[in-house]
Amino acid sequence: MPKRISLTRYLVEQQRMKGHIPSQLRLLLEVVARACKRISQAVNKGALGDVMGSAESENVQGEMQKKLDIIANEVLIEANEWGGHLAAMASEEMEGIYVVSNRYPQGEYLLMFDPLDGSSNIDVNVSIGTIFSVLLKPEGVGVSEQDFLQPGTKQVAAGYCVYGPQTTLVLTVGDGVAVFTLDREQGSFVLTEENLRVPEDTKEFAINMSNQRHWAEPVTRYIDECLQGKDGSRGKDFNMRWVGSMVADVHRILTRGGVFLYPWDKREPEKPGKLRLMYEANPMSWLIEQAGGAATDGNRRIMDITPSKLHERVSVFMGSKNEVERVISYHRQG
Ligand code: AHM
Ligand code: MG
Repeated sequence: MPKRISLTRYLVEQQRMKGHIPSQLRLLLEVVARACKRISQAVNKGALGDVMGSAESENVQGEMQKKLDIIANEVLIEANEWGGHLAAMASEEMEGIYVVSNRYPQGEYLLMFDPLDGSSNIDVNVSIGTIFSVLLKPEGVGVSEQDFLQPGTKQVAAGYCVYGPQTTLVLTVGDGVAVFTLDREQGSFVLTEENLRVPEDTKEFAINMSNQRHWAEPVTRYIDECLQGKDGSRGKDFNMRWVGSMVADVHRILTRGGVFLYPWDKREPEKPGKLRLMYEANPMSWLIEQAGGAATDGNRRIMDITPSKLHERVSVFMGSKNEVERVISYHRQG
């Protein structure tokens, strides 16, 4: 029988043999994974678990919250606040940071998450997920929002969990990308792939085409050329896939290549993009880079951007290296 490596064992090996992660970070990742299991259970129950539909409230971004957005947020907070590994948390669903109560010991890590990504897909039984990113709290007394405003290069762990036909946890601690599949009978995540690589070339792109008329010139040019296929300058046919859940689209790209685009557009020109830098773009960028891909906002490597606020937005182009580099060159040419 092939050897089964649980997430726990993988993390212990990362800690003990490779010296990549201290024990507090190992605990943190175990706790996040446990929270994801609970969210997965809630997602699976669907209409039987009173988790569908709107919560009739708005989040800080002015978006309507679904019941599952709120449930997932609460599950992540409850699971993480008492373990002593965290100083504070930040979430897409909360305006300010959540400082760990002084009833519990304060740890040295900061956790950020999009508790339930792909909210518009919840009620239609399409893949959704949780995205998370971990930073070290800078030295000093107390913790503030300012402590979170670090570039993505400072992440010490990042990952996501996709709730799809399988529940899959994808993780990096800076030693490549590892994939774990939830074994529901055992209740544990089992390593099913290590050292994931994104092919450098691809014939697949992912973009919300309904925004085409609002795009900037470099994006229009890139997609037009893909659409012309064999008859155009690219000389090959492209395929389009768009789930509308970043977790699911990026998971497909990590698995078989492709390019994911969520560019700035003219609908709300004052916003740099739709997706959030710190708990969507940064963790996904690190995973993609660890797998040999690239991630940019068109002009800058996403992970080099120093955020100026918690819920900062960013343009996103990520995936197969050669396609992302082409997008960057189109931006340079204007
Ligand atoms: P969410 O975190 O509220 O779910 O929003 C993020 C999602 C991404 O998963 C997805 O790529 C994008 O929003 C789709 O947005 P739209 O359907 O507005 O183009
Ligand atoms: Mg999201």
